[in-house]
Amino acid sequence: MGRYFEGIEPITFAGSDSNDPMAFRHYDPSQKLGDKTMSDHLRFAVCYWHNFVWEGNDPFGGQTFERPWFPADTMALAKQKADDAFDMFRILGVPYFCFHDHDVRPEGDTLKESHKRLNEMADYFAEKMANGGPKLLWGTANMFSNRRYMSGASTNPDPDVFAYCASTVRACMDVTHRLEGENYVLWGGREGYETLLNTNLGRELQQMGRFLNMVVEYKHKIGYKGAILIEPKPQEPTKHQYDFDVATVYGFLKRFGLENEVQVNVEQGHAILAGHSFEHELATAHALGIFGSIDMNRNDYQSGWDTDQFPNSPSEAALAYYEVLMAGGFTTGGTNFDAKLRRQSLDGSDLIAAHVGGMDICARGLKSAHAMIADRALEGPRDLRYAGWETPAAQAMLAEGATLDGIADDAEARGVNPQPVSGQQEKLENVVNRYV
Ligand code: XLS
Ligand code: NI
Ligand code: NI
Repeated sequence: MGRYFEGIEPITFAGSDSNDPMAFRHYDPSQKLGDKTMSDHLRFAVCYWHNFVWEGNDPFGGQTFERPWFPADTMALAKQKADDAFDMFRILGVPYFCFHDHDVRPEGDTLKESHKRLNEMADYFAEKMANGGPKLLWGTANMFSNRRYMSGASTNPDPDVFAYCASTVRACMDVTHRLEGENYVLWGGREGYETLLNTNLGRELQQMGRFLNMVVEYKHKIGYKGAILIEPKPQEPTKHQYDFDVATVYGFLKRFGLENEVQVNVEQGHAILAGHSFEHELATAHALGIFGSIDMNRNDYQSGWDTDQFPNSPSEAALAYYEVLMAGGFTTGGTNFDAKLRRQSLDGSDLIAAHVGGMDICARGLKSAHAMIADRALEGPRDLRYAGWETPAAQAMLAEGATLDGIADDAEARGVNPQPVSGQQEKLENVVNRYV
């Protein structure tokens, strides 16, 4: 048993009148919205890296946090870290967690030694998971921190790095499979470039496409039933990342024949870095049929960095979950808090309070979104806006066999003279604000 969170009781639902910062005001796990409980809608996960690995450093300063398991460079400390992590999962009552290989075990001197340690930690997790611990939402490989990846992972100019990545991903997929992880994520932090002056962009994209195809082949070979997810991000750490945004990833998947095999894990902060809103990225993923899961956080809107703050805006959360629900809700995916404290928030209780607030804002957003959909508050006006397209004549224009010529002749014969109608944006914004 860990000790770090000693004295902090499991968080419970206290209702919206409560002013207890360590209680849920909106997240009532067993409350039903439609045919699913809030817990089943949201499928919360806590990430290992920001909470138990990150030491509070920024580009101008080092460690600010003091945690008893730091620097976790021995297996004993890695296990102490796991004890405390699972204490936090229990206190929060989250059904899932997520990790990279690098988060949970100190790296060995050889690939084999690293994998052996990863598997030892997986055994340690398996026992805790079997004893009432959370399930694994997704596993992933950290192929961006070590200096060997500075010029790329699968896109590296050195084929030995490509081979190293194959071994790393195989080990991480095996562990994810063994722990019954519901997804396997690839975030290509170093799959991009710093300067085109030294980069063969076409070659690197080919390498990345081959790698992803092999990942999918391996998934089928071992009978892994979870989803393979790509997490788009436009930049940071590299100046330009190949998985720029959802639309770019879709084009990449189409090119390599993987659009039915791979989905996306969409992160709010990454959407913003790409110049989009979170809901834009979610709606795009839905429209293209590749919606998988979300990394929930927010950015600082002034700094232009991926600040990975905890979400705290009711309207942003409402619009995000609106798109999640419109996409049919989560299947294998869920809401992973890829979010970290500010570096002055030193205490263990800060970690708990941050998640309590984040979970609550998501629950509040989900409730708003669910109500908007139930009332058809946006769908009603939206249907009216497109109603013209429901007529047989309009449908015929889109049907197989229709031609530009035929439509043009008909338009001229009918003397079509379209009359603009109001888009009603402000009225719709007012509607949304009634629900948040
Ligand atoms: C970094 C990414 C990373 C992925 C997992 O910006 O969000 O944390 O989610 O590798
Ligand atoms: Ni991120
Ligand atoms: Ni992320």
